[in-house]
Amino acid sequence: MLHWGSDAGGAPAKAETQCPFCSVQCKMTVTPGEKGVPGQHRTAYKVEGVPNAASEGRVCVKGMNAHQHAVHSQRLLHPLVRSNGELVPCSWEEAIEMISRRFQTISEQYGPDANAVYGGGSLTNETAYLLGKFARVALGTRHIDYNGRFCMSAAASAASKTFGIDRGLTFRLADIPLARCIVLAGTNIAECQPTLLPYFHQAKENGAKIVVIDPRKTATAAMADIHLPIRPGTDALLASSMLKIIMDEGFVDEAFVRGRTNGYDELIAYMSGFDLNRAADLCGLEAELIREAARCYGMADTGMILTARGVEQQTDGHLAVRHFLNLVLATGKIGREGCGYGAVTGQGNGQGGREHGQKADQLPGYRSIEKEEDRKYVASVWGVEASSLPGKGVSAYEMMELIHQGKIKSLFVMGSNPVVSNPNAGHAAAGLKNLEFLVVADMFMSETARLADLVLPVTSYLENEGTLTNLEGRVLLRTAGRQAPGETRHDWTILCSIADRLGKGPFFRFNEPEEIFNELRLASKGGIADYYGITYGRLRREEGVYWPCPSPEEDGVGLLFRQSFAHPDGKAVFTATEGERWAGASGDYPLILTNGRVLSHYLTGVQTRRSPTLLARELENFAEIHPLTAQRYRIRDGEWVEILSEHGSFTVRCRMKDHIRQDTLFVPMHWGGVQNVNHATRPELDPFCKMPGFKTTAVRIRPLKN
Ligand SMILES: Nc1nc2c(c(=O)[nH]1)N[C@H]1C(S)=C(S)[C@@H](COP(=O)(O)OP(=O)(O)OC[C@H]3O[C@@H](n4cnc5c(=O)[nH]c(N)nc54)[C@H](O)[C@@H]3O)O[C@H]1N2
Ligand SMILES: Nc1nc2c(c(=O)[nH]1)N[C@H]1C(S)=C(S)[C@@H](COP(=O)(O)OP(=O)(O)OC[C@H]3O[C@@H](n4cnc5c(=O)[nH]c(N)nc54)[C@H](O)[C@@H]3O)O[C@H]1N2
Ligand code: SF4
Ligand SMILES: [Mo]
Repeated sequence: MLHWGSDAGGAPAKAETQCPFCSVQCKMTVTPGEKGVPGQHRTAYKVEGVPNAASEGRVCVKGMNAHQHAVHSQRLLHPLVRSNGELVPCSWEEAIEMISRRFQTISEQYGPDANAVYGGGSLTNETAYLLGKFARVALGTRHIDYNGRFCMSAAASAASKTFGIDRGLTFRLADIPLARCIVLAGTNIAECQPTLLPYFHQAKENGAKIVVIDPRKTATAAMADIHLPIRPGTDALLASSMLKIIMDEGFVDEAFVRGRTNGYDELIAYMSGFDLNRAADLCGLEAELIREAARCYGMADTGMILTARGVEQQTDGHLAVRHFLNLVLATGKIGREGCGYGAVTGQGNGQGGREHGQKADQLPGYRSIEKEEDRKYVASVWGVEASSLPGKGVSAYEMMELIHQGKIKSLFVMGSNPVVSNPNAGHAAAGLKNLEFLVVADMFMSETARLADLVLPVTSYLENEGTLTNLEGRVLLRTAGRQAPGETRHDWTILCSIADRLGKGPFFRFNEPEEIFNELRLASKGGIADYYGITYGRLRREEGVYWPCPSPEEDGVGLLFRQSFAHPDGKAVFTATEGERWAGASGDYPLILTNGRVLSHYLTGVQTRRSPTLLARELENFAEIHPLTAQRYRIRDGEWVEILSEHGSFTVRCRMKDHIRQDTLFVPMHWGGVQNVNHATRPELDPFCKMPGFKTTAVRIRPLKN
């Protein structure tokens, strides 16, 4: 079968695409070479970066090798159904019939909310939008949420409360070189968004100072002028410490504060008794170093603060971000060139995936499922009664709880691997095993798919057209160059087929992603994330379009908040609320386990572990440990260790690194099975946004005897 489109001469054509991994969404072409070259067993692929406004033609090692998973022999090519305990091939007809029958039976027996949907931030805008509509209109369930809950929820909720709008970067990437001080808090851009690094290097060349806040001296910290090796879980205190210094030393922009914000008087009262030395002590930092960082940001004419999961994946993540936003507002460093706040979005469509209805409380365009006018508007676009739309559901991890309680009986997973990525992962796996019906739509037999009753094979980034919204809110069109292999189907066609079988076909008649996008445009019209002015035609002609973009005649808005914020009175809001800090590590569990990413792997590794070039760079998981800590526990470099928390344990090799704090261990999240760090992570959630406290778990470590 021909898997690749061909040019006029019959040779395999270049596929124009975008990297399937992180939020930069680098544009590239992938060209298969001639088959059958003597001495060459495989087709050689040529990958080239394509210049565009965000990635400027750069591609990192993951992007260069992404096609290796798409053409991998382990791609699922047929639907699989569980029969006598084994997953065996079945036809699409059988699969669709079975899904609709089981969903219907469960709904009749236990009510529609017993069916649940779990989406992901890798899905295109079209699929994410349709998945939200599918849950509410085809299944009639309130239970839909997605993996972005573990990713963007703290920053998204903080930005919504502070500014009235949640867009990853409040500025354009091109503004970064104009900043004179850049604070990077809990973000490892060098490994996680590597093609953005030149923007920061350019800023440095222009005279910017860079402050990095991270318990490790990461590759990102290597470019810092000031590195604050913070004790994990104390970022809110650090941000308040910096604010205290900024207030005391007169760096507050009084005119901005009075003219454009609310809540400053409460903040002054909150800060009045603040003890800087005590805070520095709790953060594990020298007060003088904090002062240096605060002055650097406070004194600079322009400046930016960026946060990512180090600050956000905490049980006080929402408030930790808001305390950093206090700094932004107090110094008036937003709404002008070289200034702003950025939540460094993670997944390829981490931004668009959180705007159009995959979230438990959300309708398209960032509308609220709890607001009557929003329900009415979206219902009118969908051609249903507003009263037929279900209410708000629960967050991703809380769905796992409802599964354990037997309240959710079936789960439809599209674009996630929750068995590996949930905190307290053993609990998630046990729950999924107890479901009456689990369906997983994936390209591969992921750890979650292995537990499924039905597995649906989907197309990859090379084969599935659609739009994705990058971290700066720029909507980009990804075209498809390769034909769908085997019997794989696009996510969105699968949703339409199931809806049709459930008798909801008229609401799901789409022949092309563009038709779905046009409905999304309308459904988002007038909402916070307004896509109405963005068309496929424009996306083909322009290098992406920023939202909000209310009309096809207008440019999207790159730099937000020039005149006003998005709250009704146009003002931004300070917070004066103290978060509940994590209790810390002590007693039987004396070390802090934190976790995150390495350059060559992506999330739960289902894709990158199937890329030989990427796998060769990191074959197995590991724990970074300070040599003095290793000595204390009689652990040698490269030795196998077990790391245990109250919740569970995992086994990895140790890697001695003196770039990490002595009280902290760092373990990547890219491996499942016995090497899965999430066997140990704790399940507690942030009360505001339901983000789990991934980045801080109290553990102990012991060498495994050979
Ligand atoms: N190579 C690669 N790139 C990726 C991904 C990937 O899997 N691999 N995933 C994508 C996705 S979905 C996401 S969400 C982003 C994540 O991007 P990041 O958030 O930048 O990545 P992490 O490694 O999870 O965490 C960043 C840093 O936080 C530090 N940290 C840990 N605890 C704390 C703390 O308490 N305070 C502070 N200040 N820092 C702390 C860690 O040491 C780490 O260096 O990356 C995206 N890009
Ligand atoms: N300990 C710890 N745990 C974490 C984190 C952490 O920092 N530390 N980070 C959290 C974060 S930020 C995130 S984003 C989550 C992510 O965790 P997951 O949601 O588990 O994300 P992935 O590993 O990307 O899983 C995506 C699955 O969907 C499949 N897939 C990819 N593209 C598509 C598509 O277009 N359609 C369909 N149907 N399937 C597709 C892939 O093959 C893969 O099996 O993990 C979270 N878990
Ligand atoms: S992983 Fe991110 S930075 Fe690397 S090529 Fe892909 S989109 Fe670009
Ligand atoms: Mo993420």
